[in-house]
Amino acid sequence: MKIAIVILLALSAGACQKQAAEQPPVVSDAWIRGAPPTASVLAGYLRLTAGSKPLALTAARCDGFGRTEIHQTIMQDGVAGMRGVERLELESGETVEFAPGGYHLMLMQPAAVPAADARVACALLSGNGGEIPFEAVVRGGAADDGESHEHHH
Ligand SMILES: [Cu+2]
Repeated sequence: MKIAIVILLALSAGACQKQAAEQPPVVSDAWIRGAPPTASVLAGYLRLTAGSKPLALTAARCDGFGRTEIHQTIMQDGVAGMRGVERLELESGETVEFAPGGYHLMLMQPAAVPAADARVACALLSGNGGEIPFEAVVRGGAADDGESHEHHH
């Protein structure tokens, strides 16, 4: 009888998925700040909107980088520093901006620093094994706009 029950459950789960047209999370306007070829760390920015379910980001990865972390720039005693974000939670439909001075992706250990206009395949990973793939375009060159990406953990 166990087999029959399993089949029944599978059928009803399938029916549920059809009824509620699930809205996936969406990443838009993803970009990476261009850096000199010798750079060891690059910063990435994007806009993330959660879908019809709440979302908990726990990690990120980008092709061509040994390690990608989610960071947040914080002011402490008047000094800008940054910390790693282990879990970033969004309500369903909520939008979070990854922008200079706030959340950002820290792309580390580049195999080769990508040139301007290059596209880098990345993904945000959620706690339940979900994956949100996106492409980030490299913008600008080595020009220093005053924001340092050195680590002050
Ligand atoms: Cu950082």
